[in-house]
Amino acid sequence: MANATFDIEKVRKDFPILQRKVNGKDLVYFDNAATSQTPKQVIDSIVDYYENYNANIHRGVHSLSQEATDAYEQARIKIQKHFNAQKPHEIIFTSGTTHAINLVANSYGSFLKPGDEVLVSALEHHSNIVPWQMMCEKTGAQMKVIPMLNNGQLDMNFFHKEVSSKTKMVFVNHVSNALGTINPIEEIIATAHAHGAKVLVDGAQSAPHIQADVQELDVDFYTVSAHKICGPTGVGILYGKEELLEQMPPYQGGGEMIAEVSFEKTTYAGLPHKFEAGTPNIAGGIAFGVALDYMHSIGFNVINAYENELLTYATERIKEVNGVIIYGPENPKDKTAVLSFNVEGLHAYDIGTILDQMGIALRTGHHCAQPIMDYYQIPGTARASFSFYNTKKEIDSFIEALKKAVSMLS
Ligand code: C6P
Repeated sequence: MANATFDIEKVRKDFPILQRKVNGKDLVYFDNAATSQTPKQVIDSIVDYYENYNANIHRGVHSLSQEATDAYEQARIKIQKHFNAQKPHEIIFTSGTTHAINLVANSYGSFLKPGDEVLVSALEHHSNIVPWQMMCEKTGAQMKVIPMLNNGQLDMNFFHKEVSSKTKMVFVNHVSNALGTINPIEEIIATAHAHGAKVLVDGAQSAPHIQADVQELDVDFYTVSAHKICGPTGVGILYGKEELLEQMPPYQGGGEMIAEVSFEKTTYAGLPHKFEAGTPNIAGGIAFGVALDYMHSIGFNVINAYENELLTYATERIKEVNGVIIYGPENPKDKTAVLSFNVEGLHAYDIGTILDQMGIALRTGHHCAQPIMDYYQIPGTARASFSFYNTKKEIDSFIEALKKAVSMLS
C-alpha cells in the first residue's frame, strides 16, 4: 500500500490553505492541475528571501546581492539535478510553461521555412498550439495535427505515417491537462529523431507526478511551471539541449542577456543569461528549488502510487452518479490523477458552481484545450484533479456533493 510509507495527516499539515473553509464548508481542493497548493516550507522560503536577502542578482558586489545570486543559482542546480540535465545552463528560468514555449517558438522556430512541416498533437494546451501557429504564419511552415482517438490517446499510426524528412519539429505534452493521458513521448522522440526532427515536450502536467529524466528521454526541449508542482506562480523553466540553445538567437532583449552593448552592435551573454533578459522572479526561482526538495522528501514514486490509488477510487465511485460520462483513458494506469467528466443533460459550469457552494473546487470548461472539446463535440467538462495531499474522504465528500448537485439540477 502506497500510504503505508506516507503519513497523509502530517503532509496535510504542511499546507496551511487546507485548513480553510469555503462557503462555510471544509475546503476540498480538486483543482490541482490548474495550480497546486503551496507547502509552508515553500511559503517560508519566500518570506525568508524578502525578510533577509532581497536584492537583485548577478549585478551587485554587495553581500545581499551575492547571497541572492547564490541561492538563485543553487535553485537552478537543484532543478538541473531533478530533471537530470547535463549542465546547469541548460535550465533557463522563465515565467512558466507558456513563456518557455513562446521562447522556443520565437527563437528555434525562426529557423523554419516554407516547405517545412511541424507536427502538433491534438491533445495540446493552447500554449503549445498558438505560439507555433503564429510562427508557421510568419515562416510559411505547415502545421499538421496528430489526431486523438476516442479513448483520449493519440493516433500513433497517423504519427508514424506522417512524420518524414520534411518534419522539423514535433510538439506534444507529456500529460494532457484536460484528460490526464500520459503520452508515449519516448516513442515520439525516438521516431522524430530518426527523421531529423526536434521535439518539444510540454511537461506542465507531468512534472507534479512523474520525474522526467531529460537525458534518458533524449528530449530536445522540456517545459515546466513551478505553480503546478507546489511552487509559486510566475516562475518555471525551459530545459533545452546545450547545442540547440547555443544555436538559437535570443528571444527578448534587455539587461542581463548581453555581453557588450553599443549603438553600433550588441553582443550577447552566454547560456543561460542569453535567454534571461531583465530581473527575474528571484524569490520564485529559489522557492521552486524548495518545492522540489519538498516533493523529494515525500518521493515521486510514493506520490505517484498514492495519487493513482485516489484516481482509481474516484473513478469507481463516480460511476454511482447517474448519467456520468468520463473522458480520457479508461485505465487509471494510463493517466495521471485527472478525472474529466460530464453528467448527461447538465452543463459542467452549473456542476462546478454548485460544488463550489459545498466547498469543493473543480475546474470546468474547455481547460484551454478546445480541440479536445471539439473532438468530443462538447463545450467543456468538469475536471477533478487530485494531488498527494488529497484523501479518499475528500473524494467521498465530492461524490456525495455531486449526487446532490445532479438531483438539484435535473
Ligand atoms: N494548465 C489547467 O488548468 P502556465 O499557465 O504557463 O503555467 O501553463 C500553461 C500550460 C501549458 N501546458 C499544459 C499542459 C498546461 O496544463 C498548462 C496550464 C492549467 O489545465 C491552466 S490553463
